[in-house]
Amino acid sequence: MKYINSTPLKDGYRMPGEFESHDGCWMLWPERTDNWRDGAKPAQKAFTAVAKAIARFEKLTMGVSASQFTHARHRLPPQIRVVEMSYNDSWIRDCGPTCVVNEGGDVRGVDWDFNAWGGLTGGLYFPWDLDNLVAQKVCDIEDMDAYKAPMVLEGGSIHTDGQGTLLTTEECLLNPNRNPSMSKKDIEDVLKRYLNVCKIIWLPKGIYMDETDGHVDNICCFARPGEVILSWTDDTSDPQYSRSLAAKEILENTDDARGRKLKIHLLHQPDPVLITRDESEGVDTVEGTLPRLPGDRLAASYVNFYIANYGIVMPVFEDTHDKAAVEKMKKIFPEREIIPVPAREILLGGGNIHCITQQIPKRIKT
Ligand code: KQY
Repeated sequence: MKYINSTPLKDGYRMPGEFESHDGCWMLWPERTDNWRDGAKPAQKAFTAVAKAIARFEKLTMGVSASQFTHARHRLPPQIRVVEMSYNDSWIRDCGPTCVVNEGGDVRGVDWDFNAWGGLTGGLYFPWDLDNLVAQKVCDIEDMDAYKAPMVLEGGSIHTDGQGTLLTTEECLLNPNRNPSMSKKDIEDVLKRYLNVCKIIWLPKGIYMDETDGHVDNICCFARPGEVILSWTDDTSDPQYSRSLAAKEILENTDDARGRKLKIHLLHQPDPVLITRDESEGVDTVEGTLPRLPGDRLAASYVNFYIANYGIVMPVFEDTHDKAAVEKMKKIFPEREIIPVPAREILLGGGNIHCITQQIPKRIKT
């Protein structure tokens, strides 16, 4: 791969919606014991279930460290490609490349700076130097050239409809722990040049207690152009209520890039998910890593799902709202098979299914 000294906007490349066709998907095997409890074994089981579900619909590649290679290869079925890679943790949505496509069916990567969700002011672990190389490594293996974008950004903090509209949150993108020297206008300018979007919809905040500073992929996403799914609660006393209401009001009063009014699907959240003492005690304490304390609320949301070719892999939590969430997703996506995967172990690490996956759009080979 090579870095291209231009921008996707100049070259006619755009970020497609996740619902467009994929060549495949990448994940990174969980391992670090200061984030994943009990030696990361329960998380590895959950990641394996996600990987197997996605592999039913598209090619799945798992990056694995040298020390875990044999174990992961043994756990994962043969149709999953396992490649050795070094990285700091498993959040490839955030440290992997954002892919852009052109009319001819070529795919390139956008490589953002990564600072572990806030660097030395609120970042979630130190160091993050290996994560910062993941986008480049994926582009090399996938044989994609790339653009180096001039700002800190995680893939989970943006969603597009592939038709010029981008969704994000002020809580995350305007947080001074990402790009302190950039104004809102500077940030919009980079998003427009590197993703080829022309309309940016700023939601104020993400999910309550989300350690990413409110990534949009946990609260709202596009089902298809003109339609969004918003994490919701009817409980007006829940701290999430005002956040979801503020997002809904913005979405109701904003047109997309093509001048459409958005159709909004509300997906009711699970009851609050709290870390148990046992779960907390299973995590190694390391200075510089966000501690996992008993009673802390996790940022649980059904919106953090992955859209695969003809399928949806969505998190469920053994919660009374699971059934209704799955039924609603079937209605929103009648053209796709909905696969619910128990995701508490992923949530305990600070994110969910969307955060641990990164799609590679379909490439038309010439
Ligand atoms: O995208 C995400 N939700 C990543 C969360 C990182 C958690 C690190 N403990």
